[in-house]
Amino acid sequence: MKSILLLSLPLALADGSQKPIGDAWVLPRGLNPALSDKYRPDSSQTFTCLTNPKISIPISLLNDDFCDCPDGTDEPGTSACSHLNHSTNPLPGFFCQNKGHVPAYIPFSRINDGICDYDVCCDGSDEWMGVGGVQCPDRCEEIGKEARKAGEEARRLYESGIKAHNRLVEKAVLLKKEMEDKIVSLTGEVVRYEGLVTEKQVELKRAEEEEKLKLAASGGDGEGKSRHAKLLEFTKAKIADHQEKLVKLVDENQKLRDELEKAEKILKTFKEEYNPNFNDEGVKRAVNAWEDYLASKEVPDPESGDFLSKVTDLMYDVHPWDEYEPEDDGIVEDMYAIESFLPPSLRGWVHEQLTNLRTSLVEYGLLAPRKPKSSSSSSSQLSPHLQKLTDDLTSTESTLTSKRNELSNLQGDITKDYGHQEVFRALKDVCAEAASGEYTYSFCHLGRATQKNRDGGSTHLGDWTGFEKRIDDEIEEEVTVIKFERGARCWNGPERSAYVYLRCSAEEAVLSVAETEKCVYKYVATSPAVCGEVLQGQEGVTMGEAVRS
Ligand code: MAN
Repeated sequence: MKSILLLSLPLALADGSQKPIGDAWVLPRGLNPALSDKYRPDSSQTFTCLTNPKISIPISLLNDDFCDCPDGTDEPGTSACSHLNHSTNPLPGFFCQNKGHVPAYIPFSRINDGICDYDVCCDGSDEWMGVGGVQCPDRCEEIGKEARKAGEEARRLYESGIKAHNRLVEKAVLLKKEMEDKIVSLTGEVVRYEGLVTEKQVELKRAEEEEKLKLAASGGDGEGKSRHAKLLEFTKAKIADHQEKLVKLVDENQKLRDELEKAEKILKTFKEEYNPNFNDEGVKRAVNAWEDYLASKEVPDPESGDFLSKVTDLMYDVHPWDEYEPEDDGIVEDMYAIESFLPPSLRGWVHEQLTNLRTSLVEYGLLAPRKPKSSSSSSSQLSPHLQKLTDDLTSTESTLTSKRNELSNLQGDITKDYGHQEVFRALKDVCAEAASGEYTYSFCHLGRATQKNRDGGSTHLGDWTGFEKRIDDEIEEEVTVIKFERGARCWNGPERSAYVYLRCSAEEAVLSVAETEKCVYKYVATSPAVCGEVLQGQEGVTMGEAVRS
């Protein structure tokens, strides 16, 4: 059914009569009154074919059920020229005036075919011959009333869709504003936390330095030792060294004794077993020397065993060095205690001076260093103060990291495509579903599309990847399509994907779902999100299919 503009004419008659009644001229049957001027007979009572001006025929041949004009314009009210196509015939069809409803053209081929085509010709004027006894009384009043009611309903739905759409736009604007504000405040927070981290790093470094100095001042790290401490250390090292050498000496001594014993045994046997009858001068000299050696050999000291055991004691003696460690020096604490009586502005400076003084005194041996109080104060472990500062810094750094992440997520989100007027921003996580065949299909805006089985299992059809414009074949209109892609891989096939074709309505709903090809799903759904687009597309055009006369 095509939309047309109907001009009202004083003599726009639709009774189909071609014959003049008196002076009055009657509009030919099936002709749109808008074309009446072209058909009004001139003095020669002829009609000129509309697109073949060289051909004129007597007006009596109009609507005579014979196609005289090559363009078919002589037969507006019969099917005689229905074999011509639209590019030849400038008349779109038989014009039904449909008074009380909307005028419409019906194809010439359907004139007098014995069927009441009330969907196009509610006045029944296309069946004027009553072929096969068909009667098509005018039903335009009743059909028009129903159409107006349906039109009203469509208008109402459309208007509520627009209202819902406007609410979404308002919400989207608000959400975006909130996000922008959040970005501003988070940017400030990030800068503030960056400052805090730097401050805490400096504070920690200073505390570490101070603690090092204190440790140095107390002799804890081995620097700035007193003479006492140095002597103690020197003595420890010397004794350890002597003990080590003693061990080596005793060892060596034992080896020599063993060798001497062996040699004496040989000479003893030699002396006992040599033959004095052989006049061997060399042997005789050796035996004499051995006897001299025995005669001059010192008798072993009975106390030499005692001596050896004393040496052995010395070798393995363990010294109670702790007893020789210097006592804690209370002066240091007293010096540092002075700080607490000073105004805070002077405290830092005085602390530094005292520390330097303490370090120098220790270095020159004028002040005894302190031994660390316990193993817990060893340099490898942090003091409670340093531990607190370190924990503080760590927690501030982690807050900074999470704020930076949040900020970068928001900055990414603010530049995302959320459709016309960013309306989909307001629909985040709003879902709709419908049963279709053996599955229930759902999708969530900016989220995921899912196919659920009857047994509760579900298949991932894809995640939101954006929008695009596509022709919706059912309504032959370009619509917004939401894309859900990279879903679960189809057995032996592609990853699943779903495309949601949207139509305007106040409600979010899934109307139908079809698997258009293996593992590709087409949803048809309604959403107020696209009602704004309808408004844009229909600018200046009223609802309904034609303009009423
Ligand atoms: C499941 C469903 C169907 C799909 C087949 C492919 O049964 O997801 O929609 O066609 O897998 O194997």
